[in-house]
Amino acid sequence: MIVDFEYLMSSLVPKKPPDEGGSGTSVLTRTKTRTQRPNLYRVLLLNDDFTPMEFVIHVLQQFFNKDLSDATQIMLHVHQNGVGECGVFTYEIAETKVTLVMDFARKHQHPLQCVMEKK
Ligand code: TYC
Repeated sequence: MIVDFEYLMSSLVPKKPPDEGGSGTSVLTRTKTRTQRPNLYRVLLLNDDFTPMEFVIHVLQQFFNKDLSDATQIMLHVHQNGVGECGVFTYEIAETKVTLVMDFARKHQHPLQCVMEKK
């Protein structure tokens, strides 16, 4: 785990002021500051019997920034297993990818299905 030391120290505040003329020590207490992690969503392609393999490879390159080798592997995985992951995104990005892929498939009259699922 990477620790931001400056941040950690700034979140440690004296519980009470050091007692006057005391031992010179003070107690440090962790405040409840937590970094919010966004919910993540997998974008998946589903297999079908009609969409050409080349079209699926093109989709993976165009919309998911895969190189030819990765795109081919993912397409073959979907072809053989029925479903496969194209990427993991925050909600709005995942939703946009699904819409773009579905619109593109419809425009080319292929039945390719693209869906998202919460991780
Ligand atoms: N099964 C298709 C075929 O044989 C290829 C294909 C792969 C289709 C992946 C959709 O998500 C898919 N032409």
